[in-house]
Amino acid sequence: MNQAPKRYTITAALPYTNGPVHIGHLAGVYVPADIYARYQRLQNRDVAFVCGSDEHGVPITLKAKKEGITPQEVVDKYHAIIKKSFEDFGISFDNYSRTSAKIHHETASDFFKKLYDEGKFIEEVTQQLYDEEAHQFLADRFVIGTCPKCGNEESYGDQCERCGTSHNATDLINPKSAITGSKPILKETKHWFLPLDQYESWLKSWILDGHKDDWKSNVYGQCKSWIDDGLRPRAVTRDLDWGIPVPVKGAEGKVLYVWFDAPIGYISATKEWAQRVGKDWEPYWKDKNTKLLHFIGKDNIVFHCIIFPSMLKAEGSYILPDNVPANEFLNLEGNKISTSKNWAVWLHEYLEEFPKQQDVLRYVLTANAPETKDNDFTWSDFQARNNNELVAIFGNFINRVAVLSQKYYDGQVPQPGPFSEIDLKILEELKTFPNNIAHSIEKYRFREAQAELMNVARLGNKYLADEEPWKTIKTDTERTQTVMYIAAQIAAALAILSEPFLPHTSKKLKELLQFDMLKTVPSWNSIQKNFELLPPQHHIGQGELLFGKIEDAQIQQQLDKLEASKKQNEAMNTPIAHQKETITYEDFSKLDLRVGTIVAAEKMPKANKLLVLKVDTGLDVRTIVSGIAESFSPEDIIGKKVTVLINLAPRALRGVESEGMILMTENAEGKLVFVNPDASGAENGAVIS
Ligand code: B3M
Ligand code: ZN
Repeated sequence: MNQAPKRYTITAALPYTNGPVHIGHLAGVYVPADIYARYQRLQNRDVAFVCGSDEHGVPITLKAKKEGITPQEVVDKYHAIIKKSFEDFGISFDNYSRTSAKIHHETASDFFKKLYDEGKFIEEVTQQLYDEEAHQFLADRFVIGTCPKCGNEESYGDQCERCGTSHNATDLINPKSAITGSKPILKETKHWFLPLDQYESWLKSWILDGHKDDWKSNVYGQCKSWIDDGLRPRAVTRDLDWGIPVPVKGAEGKVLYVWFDAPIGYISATKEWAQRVGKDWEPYWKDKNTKLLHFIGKDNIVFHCIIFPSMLKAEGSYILPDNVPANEFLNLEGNKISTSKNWAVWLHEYLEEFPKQQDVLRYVLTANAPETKDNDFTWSDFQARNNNELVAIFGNFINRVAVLSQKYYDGQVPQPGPFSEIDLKILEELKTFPNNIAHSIEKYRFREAQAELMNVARLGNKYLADEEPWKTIKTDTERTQTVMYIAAQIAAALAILSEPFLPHTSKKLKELLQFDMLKTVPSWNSIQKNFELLPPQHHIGQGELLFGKIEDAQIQQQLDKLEASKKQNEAMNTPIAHQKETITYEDFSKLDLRVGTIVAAEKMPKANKLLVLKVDTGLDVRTIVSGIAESFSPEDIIGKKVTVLINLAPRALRGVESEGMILMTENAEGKLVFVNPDASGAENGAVIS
């Protein structure tokens, strides 16, 4: 009897639609979720893998304000970019939806309405922060202030990025509006709260007792600390004009809190998909035999483990997540990835610079995945893993199989002779891989799973190196046939087992091995049952190389790009002085500015900062005392062209009369530099106007 396939609803965090996606997103959430979903499909499980753009919330309104466009324009622009990046990298969502979709507005409204009608919310008038200049209530990312828990002065109203605590905006010490910078006042407003305190004892037994052993320790630990700290009612509505209107009377001008509507986006995305493919969405969310899994980054743990499950529990008809495999963060070259600082590798830019090399990035991000702690992405590691692992191990093995099969047998899988002990051992070992890899994937240990996949290629390389078919071809043709037959089976196993990790490579490899010409197409599980995946006489094609070497120059280009971001940030961090009071043209024309040359320079005795200069102004050579001794030594500046104000009233400094002023500024590193007319080619005495 055929057992019904097990059902999986796999969700990946909905990215905020206020910018493109970068390697941190891919490593933390989307690649692991995709490996998992692809693997479950290969096990013939019934999978709904859903995601979508998170288009509400403050970050989007802030971005719109900054760019001078509407929030809708912001989300339309980034939704398209993000969606394309996911497609390009082979993230195999069954549906990538968006929270501005009608179906989502309806689903989220209905969800709220049901809880409201059943009295699951507390309705309360409270004092909230209000920006009098912007005429707007401030919540979440509209407020910045000091975190009451860890003292971080840049905490957001809803969450502190340093210690991870989630709080209410009114908890912040010294709150400041992110819109105008002004100090907010407190003003009364009505909101609806989900009384999380009422779910505390249920959460305790569900998570703390029920998932101690199967949830990752980082996830379990965070949940425990929140529950131990005591849960409080949490507002699920906001005074904002961007979002899903609160669907009850007396709530005009209010919308659902983005973290109330966004996770419901998983449900709407499933509905939208089911409608499209003619399925019933409900079993994916309501059948007890369905496994619900949320792939997220660590900053989203509280929302997926505490708040959303409490919402689902309150609603009553939904299943709860079976696991929430959250990852830690990925850093880039030792620093935190930051959108605002442009310290990131953007997926759409990567593809322009490394065309068709999606799998290389997927591979490196999985090899280095921040599964148990924060991890670092470096370009040199990227290069090394490509050149020393993908090219030298995986690619090399496949290339040898393809080239030798062509050369010796016109691309045919040869008829094997009797198997030696070594052959039998190799074939036995080959059979163990599907299970080992599966076991690691089921445990959300994707690095380990991928490392095991590479061991298949290593096994193949070692087998060829030991058996040396290129030597036996001259002495023992039957032995060569056996070795090449076995090598072909290892290559076929690689084509199947690599699919969750390296989907583009797997596809190319299946084309090379001409899987579509096989009577029975081998599967993950058939490797364990029968080692003959490719029968004798089956034809292997002539493929291109699977991976290409990455050169130093390409890596240097990426490092230069990051260096440029760093420079720009430094420049931006230097506070720009405010514009001074307006002057008339007459005021300006009183300044007599000239090009001059420093012809002599010496230190002012007993003064650290002063140099005594002789400057050729074109009219005369005069003495100017300048406070630049800490930035320049006299010998460095003799002969330098400078800009001089020559009609400044003379002034005695330490007894030396100074007859003018040299114009200076600071560079990005805060070093003094001359306002330098050198490049202009102007002669001494030229008037600057
Ligand atoms: N939009 C937050 C984030 O990108 C977010 C996740 C929503 S999942 C329902 O960190
Ligand atoms: Zn904090």
